[in-house]
Amino acid sequence: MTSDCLFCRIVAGELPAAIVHETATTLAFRDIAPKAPVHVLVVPKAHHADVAELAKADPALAGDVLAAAAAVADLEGLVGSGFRVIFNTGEHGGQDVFHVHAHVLGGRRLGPMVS
Ligand code: IU
Repeated sequence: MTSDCLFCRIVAGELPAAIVHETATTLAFRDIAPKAPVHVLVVPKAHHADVAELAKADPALAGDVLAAAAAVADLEGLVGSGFRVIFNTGEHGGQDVFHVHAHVLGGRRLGPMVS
């Protein structure tokens, strides 16, 4: 937990979020500015800056995040129609919040991936 990290504060219950799924090691909540009918963020409860750092430091936890993303897609009814899981990483990747998070997006046909 770092006190200046937005997602650490959501995990700690200090800031509100619409939680859709929780495990011992992960939390999933709705994105505050959804880019698709379903837009959920999945974070590890432990603080890691981005997916590269997470995968190196704790590969099992990275697997937990992916498993939780798949569980969210199932819960949200996206498995049949399809969905997208994105880790924006670093400046060129468009990452704004430096607590690693998977975006789970779906509910409509999504457009081109890169812009
Ligand atoms: P990014 O991959 O770091 O750019 O994604 C950050 C996401 O966090 C982005 O989609 C925001 O809408 C979202 N978000 C949020 O859900 N709640 C917040 O209080 C803030 C950002 I600030």
